[in-house]
Amino acid sequence: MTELLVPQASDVLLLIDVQNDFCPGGGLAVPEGDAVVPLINRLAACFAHVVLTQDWHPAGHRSFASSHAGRAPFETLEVDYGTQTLWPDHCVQGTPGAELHKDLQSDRGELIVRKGFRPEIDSYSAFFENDRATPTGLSGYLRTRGFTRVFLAGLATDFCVHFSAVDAAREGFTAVVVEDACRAIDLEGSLAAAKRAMIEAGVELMDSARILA
Ligand code: VGL
Ligand code: ZN
Repeated sequence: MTELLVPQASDVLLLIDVQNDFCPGGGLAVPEGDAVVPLINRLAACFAHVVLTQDWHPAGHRSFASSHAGRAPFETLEVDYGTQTLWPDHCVQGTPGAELHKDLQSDRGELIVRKGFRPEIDSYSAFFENDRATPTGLSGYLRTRGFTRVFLAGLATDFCVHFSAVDAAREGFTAVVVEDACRAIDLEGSLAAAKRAMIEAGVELMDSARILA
């Protein structure tokens, strides 16, 4: 049995995109996406500080396949900031699909970061948009609050959790992904690639049992 990890005052739990559209029945459903909710609620109770993100796109967002004539979801498109995967419409501002899952206990959340609101650029990461340069402001917020270690959980492991964790490490935070409190989309090996990239970036992957035991 590995040693119990007790979250400290300088730790923050960053919950990524636990929204209806990423759960079964949603616009961009992640297999078993809703299965993370009870575990995340238990995890959040162990942390003094919780921050959440919401994917928050205007209708007609550039990342939507429906915005490009003749293109289908999960194809890719070369854009000015790199390769963009085209998604089914999801998390449109103000729609039920963009709401946090109803069973997610978010009352203790101290900040909700909305991302992906610029029509022309996607934002997987909670820290930087997909040009890897436009900041969301989250680094400054976390640093100003004195947090040094960021634990991540939510949806989806291979996209928004992955990019957020790598950026947290890149921004100088200790980054820890609670793997079993995440679920993946897994497009053509994207989960395995994401795990390699996270490890390469110095992100630690652990199980919720380290904290909940
Ligand atoms: C996400 C694809 C598009 C995510 C968001 O939350 O992982 N994936 N938008
Ligand atoms: Zn999105």
